[in-house]
Amino acid sequence: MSKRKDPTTENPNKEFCDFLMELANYEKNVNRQMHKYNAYRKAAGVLAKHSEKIKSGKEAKGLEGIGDKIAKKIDEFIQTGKLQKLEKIRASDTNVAITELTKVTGIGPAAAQKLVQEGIMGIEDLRKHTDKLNHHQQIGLKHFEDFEKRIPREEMVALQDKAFGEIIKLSPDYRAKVCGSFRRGAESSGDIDILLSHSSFTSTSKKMPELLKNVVEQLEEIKFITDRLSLGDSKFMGVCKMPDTDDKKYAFRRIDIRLLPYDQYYCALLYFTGSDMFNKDMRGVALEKGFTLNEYTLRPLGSTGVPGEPLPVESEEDIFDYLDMTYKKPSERNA
Ligand code: 8GT
Ligand code: MN
Ligand code: MN
Repeated sequence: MSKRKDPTTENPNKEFCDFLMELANYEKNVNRQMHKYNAYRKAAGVLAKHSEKIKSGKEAKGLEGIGDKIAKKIDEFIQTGKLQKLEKIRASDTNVAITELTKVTGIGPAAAQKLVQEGIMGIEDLRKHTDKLNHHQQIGLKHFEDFEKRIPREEMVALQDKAFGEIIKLSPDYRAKVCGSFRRGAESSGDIDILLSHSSFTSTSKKMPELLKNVVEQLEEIKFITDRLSLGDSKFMGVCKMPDTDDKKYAFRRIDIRLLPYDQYYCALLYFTGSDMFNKDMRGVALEKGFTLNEYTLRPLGSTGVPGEPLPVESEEDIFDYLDMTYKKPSERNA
């Protein structure tokens, strides 16, 4: 995952969204209050989709996910151009340090807090104390500047073509798809998310971790993958770069690869395309309608709440149909 979102789409409520996201990240990284984080994020998402500029807290309160507290903050921002709460947050060195450290991949809120307690007050300090970091975090720090940059769509296409060319050489029975923000049509992405499956691997066969490992090793062989952050049976996180070029426009990029059984391809595709807010909302709808949806399957819930057998799914549309939802194209899933 990347820690920055696509800022491209024009949004008349951008200033509100920005302060709500800053509050959200503060709740997640400093207070570790995930409920508050989700509430602020949800409100920002709702305002981002609202096509008219909001003129008062009262008006905002009519929208889903916006209650008294956020309405008051909107009024304060409209009247004064800032928020007391945010000014205080920004004035604390500890808060600033924690926020900065969590931008390094592999450093979560807990690790950031521990580092700050040990006197590490930012990235500069961290570079002098790399002994405190695990392998993932060290790679995150090494490529900190590159990972903060977004990947232009044109480069995403080049990376995709390079990787897929190698994967197909290994076996034409692989199926690979770039998901995440790229599949949602974003002009730039935070990382490259590849969904991988192989016709020989289904949910009833044994695990086949070598299908993932072989791809990773082949991409390392051609110097496309440059570092590993983690490699499990079904999930790889690492670093890639366009090989055989000195062109400065190509930086080190974060890459995620997920291997899933062939017959679970469409649930995986839906999940890995996101956005994660969209997925969260859709799982909520599923529960309301008596289903449980995850990255593997869609299953009906019995009267006792026990999931039944997975429903047959031949496309993403099928999943929307079961849930009585209007189909949304990937580009409409930016919630
Ligand atoms: P981006 O351009 O910032 O990378 O935006 P993105 O492509 O939408 O975000 P992402 O963080 O790369 O996540 C892409 C999808 O991967 C999400 O929709 C989510 O369902 C799935 N996903 C995982 N693992 C994780 C994880 O550890 N964190 C997050 N945030 N998403 C994950 O499979
Ligand atoms: Mn990702
Ligand atoms: Mn992504």
